[in-house]
Amino acid sequence: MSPLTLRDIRARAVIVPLARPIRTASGAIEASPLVLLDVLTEEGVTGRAYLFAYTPLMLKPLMALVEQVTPVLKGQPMVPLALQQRLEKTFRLLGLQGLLGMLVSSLDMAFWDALGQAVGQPVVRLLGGEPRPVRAYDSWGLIDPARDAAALEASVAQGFTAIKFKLGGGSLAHDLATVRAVRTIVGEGVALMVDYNQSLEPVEAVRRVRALEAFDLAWVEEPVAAEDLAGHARVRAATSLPIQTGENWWFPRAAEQALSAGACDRMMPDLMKIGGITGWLSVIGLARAASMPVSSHLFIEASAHVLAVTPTCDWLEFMDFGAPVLQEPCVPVNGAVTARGPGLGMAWNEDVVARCLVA
Ligand code: SMN
Ligand code: MG
Repeated sequence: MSPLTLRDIRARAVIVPLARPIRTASGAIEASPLVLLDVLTEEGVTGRAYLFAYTPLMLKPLMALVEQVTPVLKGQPMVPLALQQRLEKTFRLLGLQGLLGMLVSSLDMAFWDALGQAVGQPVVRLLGGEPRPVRAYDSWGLIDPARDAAALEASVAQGFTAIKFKLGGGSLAHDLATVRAVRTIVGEGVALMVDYNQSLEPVEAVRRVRALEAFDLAWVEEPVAAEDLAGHARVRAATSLPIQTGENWWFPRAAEQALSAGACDRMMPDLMKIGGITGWLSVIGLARAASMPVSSHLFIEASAHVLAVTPTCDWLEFMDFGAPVLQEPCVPVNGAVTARGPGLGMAWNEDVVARCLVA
């Protein structure tokens, strides 16, 4: 079958409500600013992906970026690796990071979606795998145990066997009290992960992580600045708790640098920063060689496809930014998510898109 030909890229900026605001030690996300990408082909297939902008302030710059980047890709065969290499070459002097890195990675997801749709198959099959249930953890922000107890109980009743929540919003004593309270609420059979969202300096991070050893945590995430690999390694050397990081790695080389620095015990690349599905495929080879468990970050729909072909598959993060704009949001079953097709299994809910459109 000859490859599809990229005809145009349509972008729409929306701000959609969140089921619950995401409060972190490094800031709060009250609503979900997304750029919806439609990659149009001469053959009539449309590849879809959504880009999470973190803040509404980045929506207009991202829309402008799509307009500038599209001519570089128009008329090209829909071959994800070749398209990404074309963009890498075009922007070699600038480098693929920040908004440009997010766009390149998101477009890659849309390219793979188009390829899967063209043959009526889920992307996971194009990657050599099969759709299968991938265990998921329910991902929370900063927690107020009194306010959130019922919702946490509901999360466990829904079938989640793991809960992640954020720490670092107050003192160490506050962190310890929160972990103790969450453990009481969810019971002993549920794995707990905590996420500091880069909010600590290494010395304080060592102090806090050592105190958290009193609890059986599955991991402590981004205790220090994402780019401080030596800092991550220093915290990791000082504690028995697994250190998790990766959501802010730009493309596969950043993963290699983190592994070489001994920065983590587990990794969680973000499909929107690691180079999309194409980037992910490079990283899971590194992870396999290092016997490093791999989890996802956001992007539930595409993550279910790539984790199903990840040899050291660990957890899928269930934090559903895309749900409001999808005709059929991802629904976890018995605490697991299974990839759907064709493609990545996404179609826009155009009524919601129209209501939430900002550009
Ligand atoms: C996170 C980061 C950015 C937006 C939402 C959530 C968090 C996570 O670091 O790991 O989910
Ligand atoms: Mg995180």
